[in-house]
Parts: sequence; C-alpha cells; structure tokens
Amino acid sequence: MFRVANVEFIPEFRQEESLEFVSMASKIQHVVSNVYKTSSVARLYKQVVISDLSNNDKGGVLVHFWMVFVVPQLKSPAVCEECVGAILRDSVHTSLKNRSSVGYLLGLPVDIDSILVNVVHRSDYTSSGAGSQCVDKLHANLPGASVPLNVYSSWGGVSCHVKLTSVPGSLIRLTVSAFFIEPSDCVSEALTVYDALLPMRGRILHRLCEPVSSSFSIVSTSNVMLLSFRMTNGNKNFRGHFEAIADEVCMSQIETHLDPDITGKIYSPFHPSLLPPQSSCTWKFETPNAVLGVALRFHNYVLKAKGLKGCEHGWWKINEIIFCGSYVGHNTVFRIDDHSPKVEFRCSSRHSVQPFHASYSSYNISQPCPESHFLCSTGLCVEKSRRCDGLDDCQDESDEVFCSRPTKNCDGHSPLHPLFVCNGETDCANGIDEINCTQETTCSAIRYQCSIGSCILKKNAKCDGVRDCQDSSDEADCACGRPSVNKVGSSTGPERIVGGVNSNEGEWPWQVSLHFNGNLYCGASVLSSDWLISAAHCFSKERLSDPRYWSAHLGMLTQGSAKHVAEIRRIVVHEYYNDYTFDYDIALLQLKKPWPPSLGPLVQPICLPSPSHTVTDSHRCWVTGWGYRYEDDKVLPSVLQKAKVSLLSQTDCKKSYGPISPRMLCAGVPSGEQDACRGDSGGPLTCRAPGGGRWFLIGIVSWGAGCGRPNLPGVYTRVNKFTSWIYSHIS
Ligand code: 4AZ
Repeated sequence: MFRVANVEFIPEFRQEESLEFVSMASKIQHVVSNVYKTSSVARLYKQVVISDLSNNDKGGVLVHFWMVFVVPQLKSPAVCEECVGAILRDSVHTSLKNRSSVGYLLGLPVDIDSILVNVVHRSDYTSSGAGSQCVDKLHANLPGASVPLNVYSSWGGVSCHVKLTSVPGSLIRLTVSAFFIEPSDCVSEALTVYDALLPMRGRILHRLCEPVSSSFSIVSTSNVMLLSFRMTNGNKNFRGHFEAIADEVCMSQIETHLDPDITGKIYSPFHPSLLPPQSSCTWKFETPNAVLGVALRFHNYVLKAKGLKGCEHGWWKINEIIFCGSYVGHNTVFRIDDHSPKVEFRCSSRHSVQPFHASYSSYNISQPCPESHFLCSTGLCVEKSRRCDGLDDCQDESDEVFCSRPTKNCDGHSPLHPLFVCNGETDCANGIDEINCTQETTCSAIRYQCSIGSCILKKNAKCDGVRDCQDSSDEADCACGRPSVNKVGSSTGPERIVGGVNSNEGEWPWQVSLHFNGNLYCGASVLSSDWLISAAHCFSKERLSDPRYWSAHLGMLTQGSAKHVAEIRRIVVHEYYNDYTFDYDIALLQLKKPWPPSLGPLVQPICLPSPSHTVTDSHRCWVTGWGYRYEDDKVLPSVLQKAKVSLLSQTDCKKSYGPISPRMLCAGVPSGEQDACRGDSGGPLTCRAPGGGRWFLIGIVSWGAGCGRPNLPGVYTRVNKFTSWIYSHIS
C-alpha cells in the first residue's frame, strides 16, 4: 500500500463499483504497472489490482493493492519482499528542498514513507481477489457506535473476507463474542485478523484456531482491519461486533497512598483488549515520602533484568534501568526503591499479545516484607516458617532452595518433614514415615488429590496397583507405562550416543519420532490414542507451527521402520512458552486419526504423573531418543538410544545454570557421560518405581549447555507442573 497525497478522500471511494473508484484506481494501476514493466523484474511482473481506497488522518488517499509476479524457482531472490518494495520506492522522485516525504511517482504524489510491500501466500490473495467466495465491507462512521458482525458457515463460506474501516484518526476494536469451529490445523478452520486491508503476512494481529466462548477484543493500529474467515461446512459461526475508538495516550501521574494496603491499578494500553503490536505507556509515580517506594503486583507477568537477548513480551525502563517482561502462571511483585520513579513500558511485537495489569501501592523501602516474613525472588512475602517446608510458597521455589537436607525426626516427637512423608520409601527405620498414608488430609501440591476432591498423604498413589482413594480414581485410566518387553539395563549394542545404548523393540512403546518435512526433528511421547506430548520449542517458528509439515512415527525402533505413521491435526503450544528462557517448554499434538489399538504392545501411552508425584533415589530414570551421540556428531543413530540418568535437586541444578524456573528439572550424571542431545528434544525422560511399577513421564527433553559435558546436566520440562494444563486440553 501507499498514500497518495494532494487528493481529497470522498466516501464514493469506499465503493469499488463507483465511477470515482474506478477512475482513481485505473490511474494508479497505470502508474504502478509502468513502474514494474520498466523494472528489472519486468518479465516476472503480471498484474496489479487496486483493491481498496481508504483514508487516514494524514490526508490524501491510502491505496491498497496487490500484484502478481510469476517466479521460476531459480529467480526467486530477484523478487524478494524488500526488492519489490525498493523498486517502488526508488521510482518516487522526492525533492530535497521541501523536506516532505511526498514525491512523484510518474506524476502521482506519493508519500514515500507510506510504501509497504508484503509477500502474501498465494492461497490468501486468491481468496481476497476475484476468486473469493465472499468479500464484505463494513464501515464504522461514529466513534463508539457498535457495528454487529456475524458470520455463518452456511453462507457457504469456506473463505470469507470482511474489510473493516472507520473514521480517519480512529482505531478499530473488534470484539469476538463467540467463535464456533472444529479445532484443527489452523488452516481449514481459522480466523486471521490483519492490521491492514489485505492479507499481509507481516501484519497479522491475531489468529484464532480454537473455539472461543468467552468474549475478548483486539485493537488495530490504524483505521483499517481485515478479517479472513475459513470455516468448513457445518454449524460453524462467528459472533461479534466492532467499533471505532479513539487512540489512547497511555500516560499518567500517580500518587500512591501512605497506607501500603491501599492500592490502585495500572493497565496495559486498551486493557482488557489484547495489546496491539506497537504500544507504549508512561507512569510517573509519587509516594507520600522518601522512605516509601512503589510496589507493582502483577497477576501473571514478571519483570526481570534484561539479559543478553532481547525482550520478547515488553520492554520496561524504570528510572533508566531496562527490564524485560514475560508472562508466567503466577503472581509477582516488583518493587521500585524510589519515591518518585518513572516507569516506561514499550512493546513492539509481531502480533497482538495478552494484556496485563498490576496493582500498585507504597511499600517501606527498608522493610519490604512484614516482620517474620521472607522475601521471595518473585517479590512475594511468605512467612519465615514456610522456608524449606517442601512446598513452593514463593511460586519460584526461592523458599525451597539452598535448604540443608531436612533432618529425619523419626522419634515421633516432632513432625516429619513433608519430603519423607508417604513418598513410597522407608526413610525411618521404625517405618513411621510410611504409615496412615491413605488417611484424608488437607490438600496441597505435595498431596495426592482424588477425583472427589479429597486428598491423601501418599504422593505416588496414581496407578500403583493399590486402591488408595475411596472413589478408586487413583487406579482409573491406568493403561499406560507398562512395556510388554522389559529388559531395561541390558545392553544390546555397542556403547554410543551420549552414553547410551541401543534399545530393544517394544521397550519404550510411548516413544515417538517427530518428522518435519520428512526429517527427524524432535521426539515426543504418546499420551492417549490421539494425543502426543512434546516440547514447545520444536514448534516455535512460523513454519514449524504448521501441523501439515509434521508426521509422527509410532512403534519404531529403527528409523524408517515405524509400525504407524500419523498425521497431525493440531499443535497446542503452552501460552506462556518463552523462546528466550525456554520456560514452559511444553506442547501437545493431536493426531488426525487415533492410532489403531492393534498396535497395542508396541505403541502404548506413558503414565502422566500427578502434581504430587515424587521421584525418590530408588526410582530408575531413562532418557530416550534418536538424537546426536556427541555434541558435534554429524550422523544420527538409526536405532533408538537409551541412557540412564539421575535427577538433580533444584539447588544443584542452579549451581550449574544459575536461575532456572520451577518448570525445569535437571538430570544427568556428574561426569556428563549420559545425556540427551540435539534431536532428542521433546522426547521423554521416564522414571519407574522399583519393584516393577509403571513408568511415568517425569521430564521432556528441553535444553542444556552442549551435550555430555561434566557438571552441565540436561534440562527437562518438569511434567508434573503441567498435569492440569495437559488434562484441560486432552480430555
Ligand atoms: C537440543 O539442542 C538439546 N544436553 C537438547 C538437549 C540437550 C542439549 C541440547 C541436553 O535440542
């Protein structure tokens, strides 16, 4: 698109059929055509179509157009996005004298700064152009007046484009009240919202591929928006509305109260709408006196000092120091030890992101937490008595690291440390740590919760072959984690991989090899007949998130000999996954079709641990995969490798890597000899209780410093932190 200056916008320009549109469009078409027909890509250029004329508050007319280039594969570098844009830009003759950005493009006054050329998928432009099944244009004339917008698939709409415009200077807020579709690959059923009038790839505000039942809204960065609907036949529909809204200047002066219990709130721009791709805010705080600072309590967001990498979810400048924001699944408190700080927030992301808010209050700089409280790294204050009690009160385990090993009070005079209670291992010679384990007790993260809601002390009650819950729920859904072949430990091949050996057929029936474009890319594990679990980082880049490129090889020992190859319907990446820190590195994959039950012995789900599941020293843990055997290996093994590893405490893991999140778990051996490596990512770390218990998925291969290095263990996603997230998607 570009802006033509010195032309007055008239409402007729909104109608493609009007004489005014046709006359203006043909003039522009002629100019653009001439530019490309006399350019270096003349032979590849086919046509230009002016699709829309709109106006913004800069004056003149914004021209939205698409062009077709037919490009033999060999010549594709000549028609890159930047090159095609540069041809147009270079053809605009500007005069250095009048310092304006408007120049002349074959006589047409064009604003050179407004030129934007974006590559579009062929399938996207055909549906917006002549071949489209429905194109609708809606205009919001009055700020604040809501325009209803409903789309049904019985329109026959396999693909429908709805173009929204609003008065110049305003923005568009789209509210999605409900969207009923079949969750799938994000291609056949999806709503893509563009920050443009054409489906420009670089201008996607938001993409909806899952059904929506609670309302939310999206704000554009100008007065245009395009909705691209794809719905298959059936009872699919969209309900919502849009309106023109005024741009927001997010800036305020805030005086906090003397009483720290009196709070106020700050919000991300356009809250509770999603945060638009380019946004900024400035808050200037003032506390009643110099001994009071400002505390910001976020609901699911955290500020951390900026590291070497950039900031993914917001950039904060607080009294000239830079912090990065990211989303987390818990509260955090950020304290600024200054009585009049200036807090600047800036976000420039590719898409709209989740909104955030924080409550602010004064706090006593010399004593952030009340008497007898401990200050967590998350900024929360917890009672000192909760330090080293085995429970993650701080939400980041900062109250549970660097604890001395608890003493065993086996004499029965003082309470036993929760670590020893009912963990399946006799820690006290008199056995008192393992008695009355099925008695009902108050619930907490370290206790097993039965389906009826009551909790018992036995940590690993799930699928252990003993009915512990009154409702027997601990022994339901236990067709998992029991391979028919059980020869773990026997070596059937030469020592190789990072300290691994060849596995046996049927030994790891939940192991999956995930292939991207036909090549091994990651591992995964079978959770059920149609769900797999893997690591989010396997799918984090644009093409990697498209399920159509992936296939899952099940029941396989040697590459190429899978018992079953499955296609993927959809990929669910955790919403808090952080590409910089690898926090929340977990993803679920739904298969297009369930694998046949006849694969039974060679394909089988792994058991999911309950949140209270605890791995003790007597458990045996193995990591498996077809990844590299040395850090700088060049060839992948063809036979599935297995390596025995031990779990490290969070304290020891931090000694190697510094800050790691509670969602991470380290495993390895001190020498480093046994480890996971590139290609193993997403695959399982499974552990089993002694005495023929079932295998549980304890970790997902995530990251590490190199492979097989001493004192640098492999880092895994801690699966029992995600039990309810997993069930919320797969059941
Ligand atoms: C990787 O690049 C990777 N040594 C996986 C695991 C480890 C290192 C790297 C752990 O996928």
